[in-house]
Amino acid sequence: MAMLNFEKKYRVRGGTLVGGDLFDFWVGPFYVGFFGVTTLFFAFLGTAMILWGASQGPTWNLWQISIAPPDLSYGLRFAPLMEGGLWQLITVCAIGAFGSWALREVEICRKLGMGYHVPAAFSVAILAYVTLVVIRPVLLGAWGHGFPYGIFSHLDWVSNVGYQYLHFHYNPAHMIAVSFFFATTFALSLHGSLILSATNPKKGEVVKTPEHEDTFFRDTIGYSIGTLGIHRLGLFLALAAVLFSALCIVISGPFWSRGWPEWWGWWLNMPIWAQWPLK
Ligand code: 07D
Ligand code: 07D
Ligand code: U10
Repeated sequence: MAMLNFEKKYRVRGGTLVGGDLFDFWVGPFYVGFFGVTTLFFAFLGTAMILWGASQGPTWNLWQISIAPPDLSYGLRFAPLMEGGLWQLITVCAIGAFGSWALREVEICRKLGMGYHVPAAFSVAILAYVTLVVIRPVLLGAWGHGFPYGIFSHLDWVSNVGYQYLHFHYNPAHMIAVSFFFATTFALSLHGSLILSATNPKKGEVVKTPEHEDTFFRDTIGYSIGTLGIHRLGLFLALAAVLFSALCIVISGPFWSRGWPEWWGWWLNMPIWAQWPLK
């Protein structure tokens, strides 16, 4: 069935979570829905506040615009608008927009009768963001621990927080997260290249089958995970990368406040070493 025919057939009412039929329609290619309206509401409001904040600041240079969180001295209280209050309201809008986007995805899945894998995956990204700007700041007792909203200023934050723990590469959860990110790109490059090699043959040659794909990997590494399996693995690797990221930052401060290299002292301090050197 051609794409446009399919869309005509499937674009029927139902499957909404809230609002019934009220926003159950499309504008061009976009499904609207109650959560499309709330997405736009929060996204517009948040962006408008960033622009307003920029207008009060020293620069219109896109790379340098930055909306900073409140000073640590405000703790977990509301701050005046120009002293971090704007950051707090923008954070509310960002969570509102990301959450609405995920729920709009859920409604689209319901309409299509599909699983909720995509919104579930996006929710993991939202969790990482919420960990950075809500969970960790709350555990540390001040909104000032959130990252500033600016293209370069948020890089400064990452670097500063990294060096606060002397050598962030020694954070064990960061190591696992980084390895999962590398594994994700590795898996996608293997999968993308394998699919193209089988399904995009030279002129005059036939498209190869999944048996060819399986055999390629059985010949090279002795095992094929299979056509469904590689997608399960991809999703697992990507979500594990982000979950371990959230873990690596939430333990930095709330659960470990010294340098990360020092954490590895547990190895040197293990009682089994006490008997060495053997006499
Ligand atoms: C390709 C999908 C498209 C999405 C894009 C991002 C905006 C922001 C700015 C209004 C892969 C759109 C960007 C709407 C506009 C203003 C002020 C996704 C694709 C193209 N970062 N980060 C970037 C965000 C954090 C870090 C780029 C967001 C943490 C490092 C872009 C968040 C930490 C580097 C950006 C966020 C961190 C970047 C490219 C939220 C740890 C880079 C992103 C909401 C996670 C790279 C100048 C990209 C860069 C970069 C956006 C959070 C670290 C501006 C929206 C605090 C080390 N980040 N980031 O392609 O070039 O993502 O920075 O959490 O080197 Mg960041
Ligand atoms: C938070 C993004 C959520 C996005 C959402 C969507 C829009 C809409 C609209 C396009 C989590 C936003 C959507 C705005 C856009 C349109 C139309 C994703 C988020 C909800 N590190 N490090 C990580 C590496 C070092 C440090 C994670 C590598 C140094 C700190 C990852 C290296 C020091 C933190 C990672 C390296 C340091 C991290 C980031 C190498 C600095 C974090 C990925 C090779 C001196 C952060 C939860 C992530 C983290 C994080 C990788 C080096 C510090 C594992 C590969 C040694 C302080 N680092 N790092 O989390 O865990 O994505 O955040 O050297 O906070 Mg690190
Ligand atoms: C995958 C896949 C696969 C495919 C695929 C893909 C994964 C095998 C079958 C998909 C992959 C790709 C296409 C590859 C490229 C993708 C990437 C590299 C990822 C990154 C993507 C991007 C950078 C693109 C990002 C673009 C986005 C997010 C679109 C932006 C769109 C909008 C902002 C509009 C959103 C629409 C909404 C919210 C609802 C609809 C509303 C309107 C259209 C506007 C009209 C509004 C209304 C009527 C409501 C009124 C609103 C109100 C009242 C609010 C007012 C508020 C005020 C404050 C005034 O595996 O299979 O192939 O293709």
